[in-house]
Amino acid sequence: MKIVIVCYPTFGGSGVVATELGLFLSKKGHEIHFITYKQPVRLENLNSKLHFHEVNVPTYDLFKYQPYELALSSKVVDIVKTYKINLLHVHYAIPHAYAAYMAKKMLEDEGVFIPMITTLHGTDITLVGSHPFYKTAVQFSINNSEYVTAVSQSLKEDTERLFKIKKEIKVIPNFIDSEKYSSRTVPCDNGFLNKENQTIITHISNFRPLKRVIDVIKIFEKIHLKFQSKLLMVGDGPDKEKAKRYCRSNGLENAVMFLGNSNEIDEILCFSDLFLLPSEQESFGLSALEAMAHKVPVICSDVGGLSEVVKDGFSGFLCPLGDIDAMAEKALHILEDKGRHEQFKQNAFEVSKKFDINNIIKDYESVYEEALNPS
Ligand code: GMT
Repeated sequence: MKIVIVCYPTFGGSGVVATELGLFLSKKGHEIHFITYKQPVRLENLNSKLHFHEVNVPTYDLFKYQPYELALSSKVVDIVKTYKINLLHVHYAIPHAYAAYMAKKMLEDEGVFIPMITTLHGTDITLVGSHPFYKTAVQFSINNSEYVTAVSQSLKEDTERLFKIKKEIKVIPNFIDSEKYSSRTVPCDNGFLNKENQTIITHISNFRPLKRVIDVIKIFEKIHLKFQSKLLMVGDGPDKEKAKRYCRSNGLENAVMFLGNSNEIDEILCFSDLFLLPSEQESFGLSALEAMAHKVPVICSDVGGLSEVVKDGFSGFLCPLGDIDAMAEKALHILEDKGRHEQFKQNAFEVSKKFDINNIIKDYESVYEEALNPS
């Protein structure tokens, strides 16, 4: 199949999922065309099965806001015609589903009919999409997609609660490539941390308010009282400065390291002992899944789809939102006993295998088949 994937190219989960999906599909022989405003971070080695088309939006003084959707729709039309694409798969409803719908209509005008699949990721529904300023257009583009998928049952339910949805939403969870994790032969490089006597706690996010990064540090503070430990804060975003200030005012500058956005997530998770994700909302929690795939148990809040990913009391713990004491207590419970920690690590890895891409890809491929051959 020849498939256009529209996504965000940045470090966010939806872009990572879209990129990994496209990479895997291309290895299976499909021809994949990514359309976005920058080459996606995990997309390397373009080849005849893997293409990237950049959307350019020239600036013009009259515009307060540059019309990205317009440029994206035009680009989709051009690419579909040039490469004889079979279907459109858009990740994150805003504005991708709307732009793809416009492209579809323009193509119909020229006698080209192309099905469109929209994958909902989370904040495109819960935080941004349901805002009254966007809701009408988001609902319209979801209802006018041939197929709609959501990354968790929880997100499907949120979508059905927040919008009037006429389409069936199919749940296709996010995934990891288990082989990548089990075939690792090189030992984890912890050189720069002198890990020998340190417990490494890790958090990865875009530091938006809903990630509650101050909770992350407060949980760590309690762990730090009992263990010689370091907290690695990976990522960048609006609450980073606030988090740094908190560390300075509480004497944690040497214990908390801010690593910024990183392409070395695998290396960092490889030597981590525990992962913290106390988010206010999380439709799935891809970073938690990636941590588990690296045998890192997860302490997270019991919100959204996290309970579909982290098995409470087995691969980590789900705690009430904002309950820093409970999260620290569960973290200490895992770390205090070496045998127990090892068991949680193994369990985390076992749970992650359920999300192996080889199991999940079939669901996407069958949606593609149905979209191309509707009954
Ligand atoms: O977490 C974010 O704010 C980024 C956002 C994104 O679209 O990149 O993440 C959402 O999609 C991810 C991939 O499907 C999910 O793993 C995240 O849980 C989801 N974030 C939220 O629901 C807050």
